[in-house]
Amino acid sequence: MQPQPRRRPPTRDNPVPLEEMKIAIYIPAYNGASTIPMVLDRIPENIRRIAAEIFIVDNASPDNTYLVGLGYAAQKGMTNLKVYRNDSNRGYGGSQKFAYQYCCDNDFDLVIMLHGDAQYAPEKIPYLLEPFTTGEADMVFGSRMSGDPRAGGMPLHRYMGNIFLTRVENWVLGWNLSEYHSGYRVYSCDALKKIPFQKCSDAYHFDSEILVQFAMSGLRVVERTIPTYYGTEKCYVNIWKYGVDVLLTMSEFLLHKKGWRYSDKFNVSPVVGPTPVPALAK
Ligand SMILES: Nc1nc2c(ncn2[C@@H]2O[C@H](COP(=O)(O)OP(=O)(O)OP(=O)(O)O)[C@@H](O)[C@H]2O)c(=O)[nH]1
Ligand SMILES: [Mg+2]
Repeated sequence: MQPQPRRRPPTRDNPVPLEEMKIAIYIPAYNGASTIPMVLDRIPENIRRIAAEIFIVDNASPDNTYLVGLGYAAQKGMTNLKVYRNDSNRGYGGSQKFAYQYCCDNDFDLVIMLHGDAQYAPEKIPYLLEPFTTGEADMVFGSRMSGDPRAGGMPLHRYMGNIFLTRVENWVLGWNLSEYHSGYRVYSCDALKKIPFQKCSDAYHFDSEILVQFAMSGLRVVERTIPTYYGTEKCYVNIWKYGVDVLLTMSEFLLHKKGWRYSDKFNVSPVVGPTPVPALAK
């Protein structure tokens, strides 16, 4: 039986168990045929059971991502595992737009983004979900930088770049996150419905732009420490372009905020009062 959308808002005194929430696990995938089964295997049993839907979005991969996903669902008898395939590649941001719209349109409460290349630990899902049971987060951000990213193999230039971009982003947004660049995140669909995430980029800096929209809306971000893993997976990101895109996003936001240059994607009104500073990682 599929869980019903939750009716009462959770509070610290009156938490709502995960079983009463309609939870989606969204797995963005591009050429993920070799890693998807491992990612799925590692999702904790209780989470697999209570997730209303686990869905892979195959972004027009040239490999067998789609068939591997379908085969896994059939072999394990997982009726809650679905595989969607884009006819053409929509980019990493484009994949997220599809996924979050799908979750909002289908009354999910929470959507967990779990990368299909096995860089993020599925075992941490319960830990990332915790703040939602007490209504303390609109988004939970898995941070590698609040742990030991170098021990997990983060290359030095990425580590330094992450620190630099994070300083700029914290300065611009008035936040104190330990990083902005991990792709392990859980969003509340109520929060997603309040921001124009469809106007964000289709590229990698979608992840930064959506955080700016969260900041502008006054939505609450909670950090949780996650392990870092860099293995043999292929890296598709041009990190220099990514860095420039993030800096351009921050400049665009500053110009918009000062009223010097209007930017549609940052036309977001505060929904719950002044922007709260994110709760730092535990
Ligand atoms: N490269 C790429 N990845 C995509 C796309 N759509 C979905 N993905 C998935 O999105 C996730 C993140 O993409 P990655 O290219 O690994 O980017 P990243 O993890 O931010 O960067 P790295 O640290 O270099 O791995 C992976 O699981 C991809 O399979 C796409 O169009 N291009
Ligand atoms: Mg990756």
